[in-house]
Amino acid sequence: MGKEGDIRIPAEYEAEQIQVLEDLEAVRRRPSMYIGTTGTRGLHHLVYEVVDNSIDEALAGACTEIEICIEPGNIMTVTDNGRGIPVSTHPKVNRPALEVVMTTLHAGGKFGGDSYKVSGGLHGVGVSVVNALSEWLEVEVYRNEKIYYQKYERGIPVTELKEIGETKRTGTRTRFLPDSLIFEEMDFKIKTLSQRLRELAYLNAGVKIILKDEREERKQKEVFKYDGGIASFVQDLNRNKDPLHDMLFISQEEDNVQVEIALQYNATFTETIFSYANNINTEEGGSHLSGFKTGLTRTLNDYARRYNYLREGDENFSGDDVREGLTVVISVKLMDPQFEGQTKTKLGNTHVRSIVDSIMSQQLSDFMEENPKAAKAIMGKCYNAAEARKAAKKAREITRRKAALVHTALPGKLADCTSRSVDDAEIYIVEGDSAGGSAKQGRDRRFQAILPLRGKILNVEKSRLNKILNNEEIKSMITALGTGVGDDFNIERARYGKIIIMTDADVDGAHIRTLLLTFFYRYMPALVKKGMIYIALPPLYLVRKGKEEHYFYGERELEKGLEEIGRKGISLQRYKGLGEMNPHQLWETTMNPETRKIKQVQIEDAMEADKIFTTLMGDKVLPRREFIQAHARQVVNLDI
Ligand code: 0RA
Repeated sequence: MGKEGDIRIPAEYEAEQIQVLEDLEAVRRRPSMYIGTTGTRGLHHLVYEVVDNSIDEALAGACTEIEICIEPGNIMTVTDNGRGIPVSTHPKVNRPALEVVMTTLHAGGKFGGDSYKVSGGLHGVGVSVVNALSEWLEVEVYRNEKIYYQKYERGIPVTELKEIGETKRTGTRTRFLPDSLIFEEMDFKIKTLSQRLRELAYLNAGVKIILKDEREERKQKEVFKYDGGIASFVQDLNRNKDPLHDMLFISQEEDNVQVEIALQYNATFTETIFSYANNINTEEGGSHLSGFKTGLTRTLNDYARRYNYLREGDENFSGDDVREGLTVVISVKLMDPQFEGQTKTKLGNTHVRSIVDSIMSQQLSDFMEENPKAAKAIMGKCYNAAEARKAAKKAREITRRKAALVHTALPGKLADCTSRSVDDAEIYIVEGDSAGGSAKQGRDRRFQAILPLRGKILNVEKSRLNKILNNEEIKSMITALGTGVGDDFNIERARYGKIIIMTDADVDGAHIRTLLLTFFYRYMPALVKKGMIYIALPPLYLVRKGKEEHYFYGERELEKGLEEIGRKGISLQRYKGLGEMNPHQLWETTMNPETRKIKQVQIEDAMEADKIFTTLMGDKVLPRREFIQAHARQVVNLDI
């Protein structure tokens, strides 16, 4: 403020000047509001802010070269060969335009005439912020064959704008020293600058950007100039990645939105997409990116249908399918970009979406029609991606299915036992809900659990064994057993020491038993090997004489028994199913450990079941029913 006396302020424009000083103070008081951070990021941001103004000149077609030079002492110089910042007196405030640009927040665009400001950095705050946050800043303007000069300290002019020489060139040079009172970090990083400047060179085809480091011990120079623009960008990204076809480069303007897309598939499986809006890397994507993706997916699916790469019944390529091995750079330039999202790097302007979508679709389908070889390569890529996706999904489903079986809650229809001692606990897997009901009533609930399985559902003769993992009945059984299946099987997690299969003594029962045994043999073989699987042997006949009850398990046994009992005054009942026994009878004959008959399944029994099952599933050598009948007794030898 001490310098204020040096500056001639016309009384009528005092208000404007007060505003300038207030803005300046605001920027210095809360720098992060304007440049994000006061760390190394913020420091580099100063450079980008200045360079962006030169890029705008380039976009206006008035500048071809920008030089960025780090001088000893971390003094930054940015020089361009644009038109030079206007120096004529701004009529409203009666001060040189240059000074207004350098000291007024957001003044940059005011002098642009019909050219719109397109770059403008992440925060787009303008060069006055750089000025405010610099210990000192000097501008030289080459214009009207003259060299103009003005210096500022912490944003305040310390000299008048003056002519200091003559020149034939035009342009602007800005030299500044970031304020060490503001920045925690004062060292410019050549690598950081180089990355961003290279990117800017890609994004602005033909502009030559020179980066010089003139600091002691670090002298170096890099030049970035890409006549191919973002096509060069994609070419460089795809270097060593076996591109599959010639580059597709799109450049088109619609409704004042300039759209550029460079696209090329390569032999890898990764998706590489960089999107930009007004030269800002939109890391969070936004409307331009989603327009691109929609256009790409639709166009490639349309093409695939039209040329029979996809046939009726085939599902469409997914977005991921069509982006596998794709490298693309999308760059849009528009007036008044809206940046949203967590890091303000998501383009919000909604109309951009349909513009990019339609340009993309049109140009890509033209490209495909005109380059059948490229189209074929792209289709092949999409097709393979889709196939791989489907295979992976299947694999994931199997894993997930197995995992789900381990961790889900116990099935609702399981009547569990109270004992948690695996050695004592046993589970009856019972065919049919009605037998299940009797078993639940007849059991000793302290150590006997009952899981009824619906027989009909288990009659999956026609389905493959791996499909039965999807079967609800089988799933609840696996959950109840607690062990998991297949690769996930762990016997330590078994909840019961004995697993007892209890099915009717008829053909359907034999079939269900075969299926279960095959299942155990294939997916839980350890249970079989450890002798934990049993078959319950319910009686086939009940003979009553007076108060006596006699159970028989086979024809011959019955005949022998009847001889012993004598045939006078007896009643004979043949059980057609477990459901015909009342709970007490079921307990006595099949569940009471003292009186029941159960058979421990040997590994050979299970192998035999597997063989039978496989035969059943295979060619119809014999009618299925006949085959089952013939082999039912082999599965479990009922002759005892
Ligand atoms: C306002 C108007 C004109 C150019 C510029 C600003 C300008 C700003 C910067 C900042 C760094 N380099 C720059 N180059 C130009 C247009 C001037 C005209 O119409 O001649």
